[in-house]
Amino acid sequence: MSNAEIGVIGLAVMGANLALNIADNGYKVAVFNRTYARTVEFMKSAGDLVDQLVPCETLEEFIEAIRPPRPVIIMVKAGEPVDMQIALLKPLMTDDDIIIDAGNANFRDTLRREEEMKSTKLTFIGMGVSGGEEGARHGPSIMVGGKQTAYPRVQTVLEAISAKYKGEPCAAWLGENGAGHFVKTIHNGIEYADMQMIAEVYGIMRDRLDMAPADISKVFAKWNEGPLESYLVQITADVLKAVDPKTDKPMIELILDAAGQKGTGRWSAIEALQMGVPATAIEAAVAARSLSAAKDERIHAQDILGLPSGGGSSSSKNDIIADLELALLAGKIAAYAQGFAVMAAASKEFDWGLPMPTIAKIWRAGCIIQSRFLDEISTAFSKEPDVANMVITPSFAKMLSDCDGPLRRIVSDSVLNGNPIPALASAISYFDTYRRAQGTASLIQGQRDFFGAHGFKRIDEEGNHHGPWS
Ligand code: NBP
Repeated sequence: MSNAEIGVIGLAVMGANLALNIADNGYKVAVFNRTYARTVEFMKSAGDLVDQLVPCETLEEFIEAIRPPRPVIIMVKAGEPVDMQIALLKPLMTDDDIIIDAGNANFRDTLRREEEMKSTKLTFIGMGVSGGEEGARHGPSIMVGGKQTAYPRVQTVLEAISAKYKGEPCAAWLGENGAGHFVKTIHNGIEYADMQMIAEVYGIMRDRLDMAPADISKVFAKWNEGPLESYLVQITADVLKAVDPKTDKPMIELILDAAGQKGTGRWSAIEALQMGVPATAIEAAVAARSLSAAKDERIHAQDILGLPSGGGSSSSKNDIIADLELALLAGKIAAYAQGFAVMAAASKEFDWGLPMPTIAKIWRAGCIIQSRFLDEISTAFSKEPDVANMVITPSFAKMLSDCDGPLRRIVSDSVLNGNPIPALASAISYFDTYRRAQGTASLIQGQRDFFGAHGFKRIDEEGNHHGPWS
């Protein structure tokens, strides 16, 4: 019996750093990894924290090492490995112990796992953790789902290890069962969109303005001092100025342009579609990643079609860069508005009562999409918690009005010049559609009735109607 206060299973990047973070905060942590060699390596890298850690070779030893009631964090590959790990843990754990799945679970798996756990007296928490390796080690943003009564049992340790925004912990219980993993999924959807739009803006400076990576890096660094200040813009500047030590060339020019994805962006888009909530920037970003991975197809397509010829523009380089800053800000508004709209719909459907201002608050530090902007979102939702869409709150309506012209010019200029901007282009369409009372879906309803006899509603009569089609 080692009297550890908490256990961590899975010592790859995230689990190892989370365990060190917990140990660093004064807790004694039992650690276990399926392959013991990884545990041995982990202990070698633990430095001064080694005395705070209890390495265990078997699950039995691991459970024995933790003082009951035991909180056990599982941080292994999402999906089947989590189910396998839970199946092995269950018979060893005793009443009141808590299993916390901290990986990037699909929230529907979390719903199922929580249901399955009801046949035992164990408590299950599904917890989203954002911030990557650095966050896990020094303070991530933590999104907790599960029984509200279970949260106080882990709150102290989770708040201790979480990032802090002006002293406030970026950790919170957000709702029952799958709420934490759902919010993490949407966080990742917003992240996909944010990253895609940054990549599009980079592409415009590179291909339209012929700027070198180091010069583009300076632009991003400058923007990071303004309203776009954020973790992602900051690391973009860093990535662009990096030089490959082997060749002395800019690193960015040596990286294959084929993006990977592990599923959370796609799940975001799927859930948005299932909720019937438009999240076009997120969807476009997921699609852009898939297209980027089809490298061979793109090479072939360029061979056949060539690049589009430019349509020209009278704007100067400085004017375009100034417009790009505001266009990127407008794009960012679309991404967050869509993410929050999807969460609002889910909150209603699952009866979570998701606290939007709190979500914005705990994303302000520690996580990948941390930014100055989130403070304004938090304020906007605090003032109007039930607003249908954050773009109609006074501060964002004003911001949008300032960004509208620049976004419009950048989108039209880019389309004319063949610069691919799927997310920025979808953002302007999203705004334009959202604010037009009389849209064009009447035609679609007519078409559906024409080919499928689905019927339509009229503006002047109740009931379902059909058109006079031949
Ligand atoms: P990985 O997702 O790469 O998973 C590796 C870990 O899973 C190892 O500890 C491995 O043990 C264990 N594992 C596997 Br694979 N199959 C297992 C099984 N059947 N039973 C028990 N353990 C098994 O690790 P990660 O990158 O640290 O991510 C962990 C979780 O955190 C994932 O859900 C990930 O999506 C999420 N996440 C990652 C990041 C990030 O930036 N990487 C950020 C936020 C969240 P082994 O050593 O025996 O193979």
